[in-house]
Amino acid sequence: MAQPLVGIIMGSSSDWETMRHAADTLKALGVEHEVKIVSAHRTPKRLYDYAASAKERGLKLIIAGAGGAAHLPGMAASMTSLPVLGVPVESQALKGMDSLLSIVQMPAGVPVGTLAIGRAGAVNAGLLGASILAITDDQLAARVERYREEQTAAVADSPE
Ligand code: RP5
Repeated sequence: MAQPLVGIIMGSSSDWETMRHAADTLKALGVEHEVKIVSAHRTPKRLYDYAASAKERGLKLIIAGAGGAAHLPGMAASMTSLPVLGVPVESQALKGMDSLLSIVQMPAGVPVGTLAIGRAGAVNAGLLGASILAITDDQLAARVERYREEQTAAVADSPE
């Protein structure tokens, strides 16, 4: 198996319905990735081990999705210098506003690139991650360009 470049992590298996869209997007663009459940609250040691070893294992970027009191992206970012993209998963109680604010309001010094709540954020995390990696990968850059062109070509002139 090829070396994964992107690590997709999420706080719970219940996040997969959202985070699978990040994985699908990376797959469509031919970006090798791995997918793990890593909870900031329920498996803190797993989070430490994952984030602390991510760079030496060859990952270039982490996409972290979580809902509610969503500490996962920020805690991961605190333990690695890799870029971390955060996806707020839509929670039942507060429709993801809790997740969004938990992820986006990082203190200065530890950035998390925060995307939209839910599926749009997961898709865009995959696209943004691919664009970041494409800076040093011309073949991937061409695939990202083609994805955009196909998306543009798929937009109808009229709704009927
Ligand atoms: C967070 O709590 C997870 O990221 C998930 O979005 C939320 C609820 O988790 P479950 O109770 O569904 O496992 O840690």
